[in-house]
Amino acid sequence: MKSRFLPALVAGLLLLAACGGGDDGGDESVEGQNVVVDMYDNRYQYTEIRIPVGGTVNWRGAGRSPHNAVEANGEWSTETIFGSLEQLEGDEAILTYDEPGTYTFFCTFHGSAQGNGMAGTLIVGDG
Ligand SMILES: [Cu+2]
Repeated sequence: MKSRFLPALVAGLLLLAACGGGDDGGDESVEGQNVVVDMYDNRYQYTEIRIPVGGTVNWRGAGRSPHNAVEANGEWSTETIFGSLEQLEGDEAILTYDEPGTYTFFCTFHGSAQGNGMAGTLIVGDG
């Protein structure tokens, strides 16, 4: 008899976990002085990143496909640090941000400068 209730319990817990983020489908935010952002297939670990002026972001390849992070207006790019737009698993590009601002970033392979697909927002300082 007990086992009949187990599936319902499990389903309930899964539902609870799924709703835990409280936002629209897995978007995650992070805040810190030195942040690591894994670039999965095909999304960023975090889509909202907050760092202080002078903070760093380690854009790290974490997928089977190549990824990168490029600012929508070309203000910065992982390419300038890594030397290529194709970062594979374990490849790191650590960028330091000295200019306050709110930047849209995207992967040139899987996102767009308009913020669609593999894209996110980086807020430096007060934005
Ligand atoms: Cu990508």
